Formats: sequence, structure tokens, C-alpha cells
Amino acid sequence: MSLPVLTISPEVQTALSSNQGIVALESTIITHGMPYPQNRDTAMGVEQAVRDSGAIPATIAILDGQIMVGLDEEQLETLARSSNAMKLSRADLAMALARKAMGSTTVAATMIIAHLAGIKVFATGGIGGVHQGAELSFDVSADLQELSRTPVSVICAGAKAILDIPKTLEVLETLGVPVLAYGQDEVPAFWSRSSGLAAPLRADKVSEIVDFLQARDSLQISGGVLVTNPVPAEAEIPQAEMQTFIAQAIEESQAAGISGKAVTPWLLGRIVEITEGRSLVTNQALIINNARLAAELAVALSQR
Ligand code: PSU
Ligand code: MN
Repeated sequence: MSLPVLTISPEVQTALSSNQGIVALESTIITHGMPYPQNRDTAMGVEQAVRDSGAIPATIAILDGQIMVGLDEEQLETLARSSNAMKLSRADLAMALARKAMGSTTVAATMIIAHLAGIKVFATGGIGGVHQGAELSFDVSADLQELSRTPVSVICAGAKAILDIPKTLEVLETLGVPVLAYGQDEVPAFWSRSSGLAAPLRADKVSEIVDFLQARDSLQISGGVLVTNPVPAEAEIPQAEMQTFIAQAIEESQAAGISGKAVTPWLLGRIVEITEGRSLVTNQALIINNARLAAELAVALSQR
């Protein structure tokens, strides 16, 4: 048995050995979450936001079967332009290595690699969860299981409102995953600040999250933590407005027979079209907002 060799960029390597704050970033949002060139611009903007807040970004992806932890600009461009990257989760991550393929990592796969690299904080847009109609389709993202087992703190803007948020919260509770809302009582709903659902836990300051993580460690409770950070007010699309767009997209996806891994990318793409790009602007704003909070957390953790 040998560990898969990680190709860690020089910058991330230096940050690891000098105990600087590092923020892992996923790549499925680049290959399957946004169109080109907004995907590239967002990825670069997110990296910049991490730097501006004093941490080092580590975007994770598979290139030619190599696990990359930290991408340079050219590698990011290659990924952003690609149309054949595999969307990788826990189940298929190893196949991209075996085939020496190009692949992007979902929340689940990014957590696995971040943990292998020794990175404790990860920023994304929204996690996968329980899909609407899951009682028939059984479509529940592998992200939820991963949160229960892999010790990485994931900063997101809540579960995407294309999901069944109450069921997603129930499954997270069953799996023992703490869900914190940052600065408010409600769990945010990705494009919207409110979901109408009370968050199980709340934190108002980064230091409170650090205290919570340290208390968990002292109890030897392993697994991930989900911090949900509401989209900035000026960029949000209110839930009532979003609901009609989402319902239309889901209805169309069912009529078109979309299933499996294709569901999330298809819905996100269709919602960008239906909202004439407005959802994309919101998506960019929320992920940058999450990158900032993640960087603050990574820096605070490295200082304790
Ligand atoms: N949030 C976004 N865009 C995305 C995703 C989340 O705004 O592309 C991706 C994440 O990588 C997440 C994945 O892990 O969708 C979930 O896919 P699935 O539902 O197939 O597990
Ligand atoms: Mn699924």
C-alpha cells in the first residue's frame, strides 16, 4: 500500500511547512458549475480573495492522472476550457488516476485530497445534498457522507436551493455533521440569505468557530464541520423569486430524463439561462464571500 503521490505546488508546499493558513478549493464548480470564461475568472477571483485575507489558496484537481494541490494559471485555464473532465467524487476519484485522466473534484473528493495534504479548511459555493423527489430517485449527494467522515471544515453558502434543504439538514443531523450558520439564525439557501429554516448552530465570529473545532478535537469527535455563510445582501436573489426558476428547471430536467451525476450540473446551467445570467453573478459573489471567511478561519487556526 502506498499513498497516492500528491503534486503539491511550491507555494502550497511552503505554506504547509511554515504553518501558514491554507484554503482548499474545489474544481467541479470550474468544469461543471459555470460556463467559460466566467468559471476561470471566478476561480481566479476566489484565489485572490483567499490571498487578500492572508491565506494561500490550494485549488484541487486531477491533471493527467496526477493529483494537483495548487494550480498555476495555465493549469487553471486548461481545466476551465476542458469539456471532457471527469466529475469526481469518492466513488470514482481513483479511476481518474488509473486512467491518467483529467478530472475535477466535487466537495467529497476535494475533502479527501485536502485531508491527505494536511489542509483543514475548504471553501466552496454550495454542497451537494438530498435532491427534491429523493423519496423516488434516491438521489443523495455523496458530499453528505464525506462530511461525516473526513475532518475538514467546509465553508459554503448553504445547500443549493435546487435541493430539498429540510431533508438535507435531517441527513446531516443523522450523520452527526454540525451545521453552523455564520452571523444569523437561519441556514442560508445559496442564492438567498434565508431558507426559513433555523440553523442547528450559530457562530458570529471566526474565533467562535475555532473554539468549537478545538472543543470537538478534545472530545476526539472526527469528521467534517459545515459552516454556512449567507450570500452578501447586495448580491442575493430572494428565495420567493428563486423558487419559480428552480421549479421550472427541475420540471424540465425530469422531462429530459436527466439523472445521476448530470443532475446538478444540468440544473445549475439551466438556472443560469432562465435567470439570464443573474444566478451566475450571485454564485460568483457568494463563493468569494466564502473564500474570505475560509481564509480568516485558516489563519486563525494556524495561529492557535
Ligand atoms: N455548487 C455549485 N456548483 C457546483 C457544485 C456545487 O455552485 O458545481 C458541485 C460541487 O462540486 C458539489 C457537486 O460537490 O456539485 C455535487 O454534485 P452531486 O449532487 O452530483 O453530488
Ligand atoms: Mn446525485
